[in-house]
Amino acid sequence: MTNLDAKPLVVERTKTRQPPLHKVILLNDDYTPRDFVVVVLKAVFRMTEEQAYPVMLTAHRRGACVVATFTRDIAESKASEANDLARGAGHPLEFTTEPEE
Ligand code: TYC
Repeated sequence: MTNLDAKPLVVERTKTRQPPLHKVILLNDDYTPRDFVVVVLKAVFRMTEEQAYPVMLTAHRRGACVVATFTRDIAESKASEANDLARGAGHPLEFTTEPEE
């Protein structure tokens, strides 16, 4: 006989996970003008002058600086947009992405 009142043997639970974040990293080079780096940070990453200047200076002094973290698609498209602006202006400036630990 089937016991219709029996408790289910398997309890389903839904776990939601945040998508992993990816860093956009600004790399230093010897040729791109500082002002141009600041212009790109303001245009693509919506930074103010006060936010962009220290990020540029950190990359200049240390070789690289994390600009921001986003989901993978957004991080990659922001980095491409910034790299395209640099290439269009004839500068070697480069942004890369990497997953956050
Ligand atoms: N190092 C460059 C210069 O001296 C300026 C610069 C800063 C370039 C930061 C890239 O990510 C960078 N003109």
